[in-house]
Amino acid sequence: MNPEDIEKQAQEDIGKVSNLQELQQVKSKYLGKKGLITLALKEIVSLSPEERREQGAKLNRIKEFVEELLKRAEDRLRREKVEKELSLQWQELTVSLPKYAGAIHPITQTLQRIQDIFVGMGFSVEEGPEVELESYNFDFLNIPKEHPARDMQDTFYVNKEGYLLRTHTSPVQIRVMLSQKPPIYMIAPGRVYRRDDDPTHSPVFHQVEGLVVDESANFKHMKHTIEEFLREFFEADVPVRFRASYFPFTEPSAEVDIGCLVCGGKGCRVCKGSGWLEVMGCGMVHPQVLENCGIDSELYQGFAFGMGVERLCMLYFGIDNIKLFYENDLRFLRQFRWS
Ligand code: 2NL
Repeated sequence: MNPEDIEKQAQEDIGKVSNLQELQQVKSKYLGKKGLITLALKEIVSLSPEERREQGAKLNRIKEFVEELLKRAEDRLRREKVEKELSLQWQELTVSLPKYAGAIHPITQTLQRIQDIFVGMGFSVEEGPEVELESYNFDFLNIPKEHPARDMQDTFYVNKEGYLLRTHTSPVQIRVMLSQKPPIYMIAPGRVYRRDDDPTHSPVFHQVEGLVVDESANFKHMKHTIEEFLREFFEADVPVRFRASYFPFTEPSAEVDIGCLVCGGKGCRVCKGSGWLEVMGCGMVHPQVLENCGIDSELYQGFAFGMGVERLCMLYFGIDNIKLFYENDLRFLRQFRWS
């Protein structure tokens, strides 16, 4: 066969190929060990030097051309194969689409909103372990050895002397004061554990505590910080009042109430007729607590506050039963999809 006929025939054969197997056959017909082009190239040794050069150049050009055609055909066939496979899988994918979109858990949404507000005021967010040293959870905070909170009835102790499941997030603040120099402006969100289980208490719940330690931090700064936080959180100009209270780790201490969101202060079932709802506790950090953490209480003052996330979440969304947060009933959770 002369080179021109080989070229024409190859072009025709490649054009007719409809799958990769056929392509392989056409490839060996022309370029294999006994392929038409391979044999033609071998035969040129019998020609005169001049004819050999001419015929050789022609055959090599045809060889390159055929290789290029084969490569293009292979690319096209591979692409068609993948597209065909994908078009078959497509229907199966749509069949398994979920019927309902998920929602972020209301407690997580509340934690995120609280953090956003304090980050906006310049506070950092700090975390610590849930299995804590008993000393960080109680001793450093001025909580006496015989305090009822330390009782086995109230606290989960673990099988290792000196360790427990933290009962509040205060040990995170202790860790920060022990490892960082003032000024400190921080919050500690997280899971905490207490041994009660009744309609208003869960053995696992969430807290956010805040701590400021600075040269001139005072009660007025604390009051303003908390008032601004509560108005941002409840998205309303709610009345706020501070009531004298007691905590071993703060002096003076206060509990913080807001005007009842349900009755507007008139008195109802939710506020038990008082017109006020307790939402958090706070106080000036006890000088002994600062000293326990190596901070000079003559140079620095601090204020701290703590809030229960479940309680704030229930008040914000109007939820009346704390158990709903842990039952994972989709009819409840679906209501918290946000747009
Ligand atoms: C509440 C009351 C409060 C604190 C937490 C605190 C932490 C350190 C030092 C001093 Cl390291 N105080 N935390 C202070 C006052 C109140 O929480 O009712 N929480 C739900």
